[in-house]
Amino acid sequence: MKKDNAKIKVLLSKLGLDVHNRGLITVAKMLRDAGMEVIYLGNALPDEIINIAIQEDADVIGVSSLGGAHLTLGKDLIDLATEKGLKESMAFIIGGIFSIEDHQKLKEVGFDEVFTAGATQEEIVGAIQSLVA
Ligand code: B12
Repeated sequence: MKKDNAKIKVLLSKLGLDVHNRGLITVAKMLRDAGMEVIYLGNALPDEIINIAIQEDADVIGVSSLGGAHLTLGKDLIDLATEKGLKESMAFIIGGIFSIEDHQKLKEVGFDEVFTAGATQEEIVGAIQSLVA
């Protein structure tokens, strides 16, 4: 059954040591404005993100990566989620500045949705609603 926005819990984190924070702060505000519950971790590594998502029983993990580590740390995150059996119960989304090739690779790695510069509130909120439905 589809959850209403107020019940959707999204864990947001920057991947690794990435310093870019404007995009993720913008996304956090978009999701809060849409009524979702947002947990903002700041910087974290894949194992920390996965452990906290389990503790918090998150519906969605959203990570941001603009510093160039999206393929390596992104794959580590999805591999760990798969290992822990979370891929069926949580949705995984990633945003940042990616080439078209990397956009495709991130989908192949296992991210459910990939967002890049200019992604709107409608696109992000709509995608999360569909994934959680
Ligand atoms: C500002 C900036 C910086 C600032 C960051 C300040 C800060 N506190 O954020 C400073 C000067 C510190 C910086 C440093 C670096 N930067 Co810089 N930076 C930028 C710049 C100019 C703008 C980024 C920005 O704030 N955009 C505004 C926000 C609102 O947009 P956004 O982040 O794209 O977010 C949107 C979407 O991407 C998406 N999104 C993003 N994250 C997420 C997460 C989720 C869950 C979802 C759903 C959506 C989502 O939704 C957002 C809203 O639409 C970009 C160039 C550009 N035009 O994008 C380069 C850029 C991102 N930087 C770049 C680089 C290489 C670096 C450095 C590595 C440079 C260096 N050699 O030191 C370092 C990073 C070091 C590190 N450890 O991370 C590259 C990245 C290339 C890549 N991806 O491979 C870029 C693209 C510049 C370039 N053309 O080469 N940077």
